[in-house]
Amino acid sequence: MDLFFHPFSSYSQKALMAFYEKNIEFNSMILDGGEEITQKFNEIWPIGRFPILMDDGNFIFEATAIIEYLEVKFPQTTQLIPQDAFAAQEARMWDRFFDNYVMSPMQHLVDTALGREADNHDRWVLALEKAYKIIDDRMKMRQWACGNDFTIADCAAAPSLLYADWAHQISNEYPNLHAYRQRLLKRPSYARAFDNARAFRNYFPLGAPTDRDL
Ligand SMILES: N[C@@H](CCC(=O)N[C@@H](CS)C(=O)NCC(=O)O)C(=O)O
Repeated sequence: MDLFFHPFSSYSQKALMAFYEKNIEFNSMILDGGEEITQKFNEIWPIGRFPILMDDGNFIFEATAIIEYLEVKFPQTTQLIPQDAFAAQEARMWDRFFDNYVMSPMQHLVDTALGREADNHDRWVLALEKAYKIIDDRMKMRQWACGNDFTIADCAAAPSLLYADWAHQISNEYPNLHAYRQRLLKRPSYARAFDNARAFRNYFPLGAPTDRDL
């Protein structure tokens, strides 16, 4: 399987976590400017967003869909989508929450800083604040996003909360959110994905923090 990704990319880290949780081997097609891999990637996916997966003629785009694909292809590995249909629905719903309401405002803040979009800084900060409060309330009683089992939702949560905090720091009013974020950063699958990204830390357009997540 060929995974096209960049180690510093949040959605790539999300997909990488699933490979690491499941202990599945893959070929790293790192999009670091190398012409051959970039050209191949552009031919496969003109949309230009990564990660994408190529597996024996199957083409899978979207980090969530890559995780879903691994679940189906390797049912004997650690499952990130619960067997129970309602529990699966909940995990998928919270996967969407972290992508849409944490990752997305964070990316808008980055794009604003890069001058790629009109300055709606306050709007995206407010969006993140709303999400932080919801997660803090939810994590009062939970170890992982959907309870005791680590799921696809936590794969979405880890990189989104890493970078959201860098873009708009999580206040100390949210102790449950802080504790959850720390659990995610220590989860071996995310620690490994984050380790791969360490060398690119200075890429963060808003400036990576110098006092945490080192
Ligand atoms: N919805 C996509 C989003 C992927 C995405 O936005 N990836 C970013 C990197 S984290 C990207 O490709 N950025 C390149 C660009 O915007 O040109 C997914 O879930 O995989």
